[in-house]
Amino acid sequence: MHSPSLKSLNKLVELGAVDSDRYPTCEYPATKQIRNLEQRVEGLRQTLERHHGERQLVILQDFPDPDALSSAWVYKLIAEQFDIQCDIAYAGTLSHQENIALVRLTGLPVQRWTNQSNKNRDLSIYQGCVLIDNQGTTSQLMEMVKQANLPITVIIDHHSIQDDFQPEFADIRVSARATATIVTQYLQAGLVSLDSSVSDHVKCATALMHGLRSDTNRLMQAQEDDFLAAAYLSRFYDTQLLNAVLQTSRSKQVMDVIERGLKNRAVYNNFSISGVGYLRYDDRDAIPQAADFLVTEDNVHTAVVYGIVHDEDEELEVVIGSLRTTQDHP
Ligand SMILES: [Mn+2]
Repeated sequence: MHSPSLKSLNKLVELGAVDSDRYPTCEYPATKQIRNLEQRVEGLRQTLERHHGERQLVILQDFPDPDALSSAWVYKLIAEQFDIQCDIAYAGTLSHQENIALVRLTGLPVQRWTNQSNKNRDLSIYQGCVLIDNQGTTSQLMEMVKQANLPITVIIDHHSIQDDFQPEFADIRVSARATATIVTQYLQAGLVSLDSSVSDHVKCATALMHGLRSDTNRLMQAQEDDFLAAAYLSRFYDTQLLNAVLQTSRSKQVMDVIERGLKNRAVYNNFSISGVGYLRYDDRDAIPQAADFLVTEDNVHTAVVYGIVHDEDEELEVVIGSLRTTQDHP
């Protein structure tokens, strides 16, 4: 099945991804980019063809963000074109209100796999594992994947290369601002032709727009590729649905943590620092939300909020901190 030419093509794609990010090129950048993108699309297409009719497990980081959630959905839609059925799973929690709303309002097909539910889980129904917006280092589920000897078929990510696995196909672009931008390029290349009369396509495009916005600080840190991806998505996404996702309210627990953050803060030299004490594991995401709020104070450019998270299942206590800054180089 694995002809050497396909293997080397994938290798090339992998090297291309590293190459263009780390080394300057004497070619016209645009030409190089297009050629690489074509190779990437072809590499993914051929990988999926080799696994026609199989079932794959798509793993997200333990606290999946909109970029990961929406990009995984795109991968699932692409894989369906090759008759590959995907289950998207994460351990941990969806703790941010916006993420909960995103999943609920778009019907995003994702499953929470808790330690409890994993006890009787059978991974032998899958033929491959796919990592989207991560490289396995931020998911507790990788231990199970290793034990089940499930091969890593695809990695699509924009975090720095972590070399832990030898996937069949990898598109890791360290210079990309969002995985949503990368997968939108796959859509544009025709791996799925989006259709604005298909409700799932509209919802997926909306989720992607949210993912893209949230990884680029509402497009303020977006680059040309991200704007091009957003321009393409603008043909399909539902602005009202995106508004509904963004306008979700905060839970009482989050409001309480923000209150503690405000009360306990100390401001020195434009830094605001605050400890919020103990939190339940499920409320962990209140910490970055408190930091988001503290950084809006006059004369504050950087906010740090930390708290102690108690995980009842695991009998663990960990200190979690979050830093928010309005400076490019704090
Ligand atoms: Mn991301």
